[in-house]
Amino acid sequence: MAVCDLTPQDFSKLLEFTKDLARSAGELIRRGSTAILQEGNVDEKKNSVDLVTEWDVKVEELVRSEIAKSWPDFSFIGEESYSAGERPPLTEKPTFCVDPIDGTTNFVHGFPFVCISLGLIYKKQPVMGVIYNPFLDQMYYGLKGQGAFVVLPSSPQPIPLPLAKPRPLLSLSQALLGVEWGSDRSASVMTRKSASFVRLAGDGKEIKDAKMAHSIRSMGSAALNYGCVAQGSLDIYWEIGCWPWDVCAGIVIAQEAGCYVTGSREFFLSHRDEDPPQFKDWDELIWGRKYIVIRAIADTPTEKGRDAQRRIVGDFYNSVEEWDAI
Ligand code: LIP
Repeated sequence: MAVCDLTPQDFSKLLEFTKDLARSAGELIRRGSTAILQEGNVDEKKNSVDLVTEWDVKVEELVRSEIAKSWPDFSFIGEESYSAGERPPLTEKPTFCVDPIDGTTNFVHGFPFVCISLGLIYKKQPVMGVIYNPFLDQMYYGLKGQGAFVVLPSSPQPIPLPLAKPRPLLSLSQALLGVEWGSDRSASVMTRKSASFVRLAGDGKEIKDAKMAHSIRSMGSAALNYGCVAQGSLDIYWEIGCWPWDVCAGIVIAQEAGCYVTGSREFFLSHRDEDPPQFKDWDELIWGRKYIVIRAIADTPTEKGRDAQRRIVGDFYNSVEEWDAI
């Protein structure tokens, strides 16, 4: 097999391999949770709210060595090896992009919204994603052009995403939004972020231009936010400061579920008229550190679902402020 020529059979094999790997990693994450809640060995990265544990590293090592055994020619980008200084260039080669434990803060608190996120980038485009929450035994997965699915403990048969027929979404005021507090708690970021939250949730009768969305949620895992938007339970998820390993798998699953996925306000405006899978600038999107995704929306007699997605993302970006991710 030439390294840049994966066949449909290779992709099917890769998907099965990655789902099995996610479940094995999930066992280790569950074991780690018991240990962490007893011993509480938690380290800090850039500050006291940017956490890492020995289990993040152990899970990444397991995943990396299993990938190397089965797919020795593939490249690997992982949160913990990147933190340790590795900077693999993104080439045309198939590249696994992995967050071993997404939701580390939840993990150390025993809050069960934690997952492993395994994405595959091929010819610089995310093409496969598997996200597994071992505490709730929920697995989302998607393969470019083949749809997205969730496997739940209540229904071992994969359920296609979104879970229900897409509904219309007329405006932000009807939306349930996913946002995160992130790890940059500087005054300038917190001021912009909280002003954005106020404009999204506040009452427009008293707060200028506020949208009074149904509500705002912070789940603590970027990957699970993508899963929730893909299944149609969250209408929008927006975050500044994530990394490719947080979003790579989620991007594929969300796109396959009919979501509209894009980056910063500037990225959105300059790519507004392209259908996301046609993006020529995947690198810019994946490494852009600013991400937004909106769920599949039904067509109405006056507007196509795709146009509604773009209109509402435009409206969202007119309501919030942005900042540079550090
Ligand atoms: C975290 C995310 C979380 C986000 C943080 C961080 P980690 O990933 O998924 O939603 O707010 O900025 O990126 O560090 O738990 O793998």
